[in-house]
Amino acid sequence: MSFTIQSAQSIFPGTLVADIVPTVVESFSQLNAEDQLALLWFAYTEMGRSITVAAPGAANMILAQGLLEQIKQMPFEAQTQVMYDLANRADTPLCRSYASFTVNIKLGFWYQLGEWMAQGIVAPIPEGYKLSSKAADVLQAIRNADSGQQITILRNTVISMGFDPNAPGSYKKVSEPVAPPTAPAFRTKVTIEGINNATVLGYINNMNANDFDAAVALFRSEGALQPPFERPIVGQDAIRAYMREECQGLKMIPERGISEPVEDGYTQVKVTGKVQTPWFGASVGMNIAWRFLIDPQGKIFFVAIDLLASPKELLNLVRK
Ligand code: 45D
Repeated sequence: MSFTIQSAQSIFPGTLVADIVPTVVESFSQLNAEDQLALLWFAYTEMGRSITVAAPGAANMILAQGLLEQIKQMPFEAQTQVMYDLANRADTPLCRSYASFTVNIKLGFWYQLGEWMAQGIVAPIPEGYKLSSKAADVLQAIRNADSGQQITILRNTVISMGFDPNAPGSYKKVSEPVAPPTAPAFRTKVTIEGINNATVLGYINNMNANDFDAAVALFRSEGALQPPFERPIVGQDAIRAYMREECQGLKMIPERGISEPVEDGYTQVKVTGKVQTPWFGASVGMNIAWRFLIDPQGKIFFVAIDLLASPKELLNLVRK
């Protein structure tokens, strides 16, 4: 038998992922807009006591500036309506613009609104706002998650807001500028306990250097990358577009792994470790696994990135 993208998805089936993320995001989406905004506000401010979010780079913010200025000029009531519209995915020009932003610009947009809400420039959540009991349950579930899971929940609720007339994942996006790769002299090289596979090491080192062309060149032309809780992104061009949008400034800190030959000259490799996002830097280390399937030519046929259920999973390197 030969591998397909679909069969590759189930390598290392014993990997326990953080199911809490899609579960909480789903219950969140069933709340009304008022509860959604208040809940995010409470979650975000509570999290802010233990972890700090970094201000987005100015270059990124320029792309959201038009909408932000427009909102800033509005009376409180209209500002609140805009936020409800975003949460309700209403078909308005503003919600369409928002949906055309990349993930980081959406996050930067809310970062700014959050700052303005705290300063009283944008309509705050009414003092003493009482969450419905369903919303209170969702907030409690978020409190019970680890910090890497919490920021993933926040991110995933924010990116689904607004109104997108196009199919999701169509890459006609307003995108941020791409920083040049790190110069050779300043690159770091990881070591991974149990792994000396050149493709895997090259993948991590190139990603850490923001060298997406070199990272993509390690994939087979019809290879695939599957982000946490998403479908595989197939083909080198789609993977490159995705990386330019979502992988700038990530710091990957793999720790250990296991590698073994499988059918037809393929090799499966599982690596566990941490990844840091530039939004939270070293204050949040997300526990993740990379599950690679390498073809007989040493190219990446498939890699899945999983957000792990618990730190204990970092040690789960069993094959079956
Ligand atoms: O509605 O190897 C208010 C891949 C209230 C690639 C608010 C990867 C009202 C390949 C508070 C104002 C990328 C898959 C809202 C590896 C309201 C690869 C604001 C993995 C919305 C390793 C809320 C990378 C705000 C990973 C401001 C796993 C929320 C990266 C801000 C993960 C939330 C990155 C922010 C994550 C969340 C970043 C800034 C999870 C950022 C999350």
